[in-house]
Amino acid sequence: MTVFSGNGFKKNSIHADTWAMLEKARQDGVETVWDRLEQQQPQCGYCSLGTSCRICTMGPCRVDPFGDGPQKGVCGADADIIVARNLARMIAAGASAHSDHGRDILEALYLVGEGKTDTYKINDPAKLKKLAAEYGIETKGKKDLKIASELAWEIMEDYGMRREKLPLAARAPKARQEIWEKTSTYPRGIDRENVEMLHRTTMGVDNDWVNILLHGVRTSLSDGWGGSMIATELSDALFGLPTPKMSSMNLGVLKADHVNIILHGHNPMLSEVIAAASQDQELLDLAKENGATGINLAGVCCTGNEVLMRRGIPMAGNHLMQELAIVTGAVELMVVDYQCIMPSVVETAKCYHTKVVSTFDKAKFPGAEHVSFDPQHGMDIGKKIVRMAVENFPKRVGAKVNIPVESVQMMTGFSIEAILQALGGTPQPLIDAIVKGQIRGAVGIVGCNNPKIKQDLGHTELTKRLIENDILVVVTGCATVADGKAGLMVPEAADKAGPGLSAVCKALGIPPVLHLGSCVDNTRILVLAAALANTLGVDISALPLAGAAPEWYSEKAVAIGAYVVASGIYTVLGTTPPVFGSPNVVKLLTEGLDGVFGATFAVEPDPNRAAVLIRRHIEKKRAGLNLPAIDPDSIGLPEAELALV
Ligand code: BF8
Ligand code: SF4
Repeated sequence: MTVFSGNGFKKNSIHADTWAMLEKARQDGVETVWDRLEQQQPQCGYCSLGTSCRICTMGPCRVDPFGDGPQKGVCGADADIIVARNLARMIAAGASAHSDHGRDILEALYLVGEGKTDTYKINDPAKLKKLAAEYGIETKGKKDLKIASELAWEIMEDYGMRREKLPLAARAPKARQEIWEKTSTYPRGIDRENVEMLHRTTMGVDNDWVNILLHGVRTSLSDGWGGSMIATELSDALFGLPTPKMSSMNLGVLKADHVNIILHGHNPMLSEVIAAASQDQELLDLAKENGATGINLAGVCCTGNEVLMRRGIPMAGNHLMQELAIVTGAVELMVVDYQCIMPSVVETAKCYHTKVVSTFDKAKFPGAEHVSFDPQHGMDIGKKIVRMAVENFPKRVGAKVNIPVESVQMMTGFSIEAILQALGGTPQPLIDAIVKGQIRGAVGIVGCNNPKIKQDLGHTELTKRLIENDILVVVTGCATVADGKAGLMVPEAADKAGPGLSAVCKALGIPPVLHLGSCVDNTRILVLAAALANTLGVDISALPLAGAAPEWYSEKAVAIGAYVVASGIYTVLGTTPPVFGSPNVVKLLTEGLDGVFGATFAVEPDPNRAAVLIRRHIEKKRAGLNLPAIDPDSIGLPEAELALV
C-alpha cells in the first residue's frame, strides 16, 4: 500500500488522515472542497459583510458601508436593514432545517403509536412518559403505543398556530421565561415563527432592523426549545437513550476486508434501520460469498453522531471528511439523508466504485441512486440499501484502496440522564465541584468544519486551553470528531486537564470532554444548563457557562448561536458572520443583547484568544455568584499564537 506522507497538505488540517487523503485525491485527480474554495477567491466582499441583497428583482443591490458607493438599495434599504434581514433569514433557514428534522421523527412516532409501522418501537418508555407528563397527557393505565400516539398528536400542535407558548420552553428557569415574555420572544408555533420570519424579511415589510432581529431570536428559540429539542427527545424515546460507551474515530475505522457503508446526514431514522439490516444473517452470508469478512458501518457528520451516541458505531470523520472518506477507495456505499451533504460527493464517488444513495424525497442528489425512504417499510428499505453495498464489494479496485491511519479511541453517550446517573442522580456533585472551584465552569464547543480554517485546529486548541484551566467541555456535532481524533475524549485525557477537573474526571472515570451528541442535541446543553440554574435558583445567564462555535459554516449554526445567546449563554464564534457591514447590528450582537438577554456574541478566530475571552467571562460569572474567582483581568493571552490557515 502506498504510504501518503501528506506533505504539502499540512496547512489544511491538523490530522494525518486528512493530509494523506488530500495527497491521494490529488494523485487520483479528484477535486475537493479546499480546491473549490481556492477557485472561489476572491470571495465577494459585499456578501462577506452582509450588505448585498437579492430579495427582489428591483435588485440585486449592494450597499457600500465604507467607501463612496451607494448607501441604499433600490427600495431604500440601508446596511442595517439588509444585514439584519440576511441574518434573520439565515436563522430561519437553520431553524427550519432542525425543526423539519424534528417533524420527521415526530411523524415516525405517530406511525409507531398508531401501529402503522413495526420498523421502530418505543425504546425508552420512561422518556416517553416523562414527555407525556410535560404535555399534560395522562399515562396511568395506558399502553406505551397509546401514549406515543397521543403525545405525537399533541406535539404536532407545536408546529401550528394554537400555542401561545411552546411547552418544552417551560423547562427554562422562570427568570428566563420572563425575559422572553417581556421581549415578545417567547416561542409560539415553530412553523409560525419561521414563516413569519420569511414574511417580515420580504421586501417592504419589517424595516426596523432591531425588530427584525428580535423576531430572529424568537425564531431561533422555536428551534432550541422546540424543533431541535423535539428531535432529540423523540429520538431518545424511539431509538434509545444514549449511555456511556467506548467507540473509535477517523478514517482508520474503515476496514479493508469488510463491506464499508458510510452513514451521512442528520436524521437517525434511516441509519437505525441500516444498523439493524447490517446484522441480517442473509446479508452477512452474501458479504462472505462476495469475499468480504463482514459489514462495517461508519458515520459522517451528525447522522454519525446519532448512531455513535446510541450504538457506539464508529465515526469516519466530520464535515470536511465526507469527500475524503470516499477517496480511501474502501467505501462500497455512502447513504445520505439530509443536511451538510456536499453535492460534490457524487462526483467524488465516480472516481471510485462507491455508490451514493439518497433516501429522502426532499433531498435528491443528481447522479446518486435514489431509494425513497418510508418509515412504514423501513426495514425492507434498509436491507435493500445494505444489499446494494454488499453487491458492490466485488467492484472494489484493490490498487485504489488506502486506509491511511489507525483509529483513535473515544468515549461517547453522555445524555443528560447518563451524566446525572454518573453523578448519583442529581446535578449536586457537579454544582459542588463548581462551587469549590475544582471545576471553574463548563463550555459547549459545537459546530462545523469550514475550509477557511485549518481543519479541527479551532476546536482542539480551544478545548485544550479550557480543560487545562479546569473548565469542563461538552461537545456536539463536528467538534466531537475534532476532539475525539485528537485523543481528548478518553478517560486518560484527564491527565491533560487542570488538577481540579482532572481529579473529578478520574473519580468518575469520564473524559474532560463529554460527547452530548449531534447538533439537534445542543438542546441537551440547554436542558443541563436549565437543570443547574433551577437547582441553584438562578437564571441561566448567572452561571459560569459559555458556548463556542470555532469553525462554523452552516445556517443551522446561526440558529443555534442565536438560541444559545437568547437562553443566556455567552457565545464565541470562530468564523466571521456576515454582519460587519452594519456597525449597528454588530454593536447589538456583541454588546446590546447583554442588557436584554444577559448574554452576547463575540467573534474571535484565534482559539487561544477565544479561550481567554471565555475564561474571563466564566470568572466574572463566578464572582457574580460569590464563588471564589480569579481576577478576569489577570488572565492574559498565552504566548504562542497560531497560524490559522
Ligand atoms: O448539524 S456541525 S457541519 S454535520 S451543521 Fe453540519 Fe455543522 Fe457538522 Fe451536523 Ni451541525
Ligand atoms: Fe434591492 Fe431592496 Fe430589492 Fe433588496 S429588497 S434587492 S435592497 S430593492
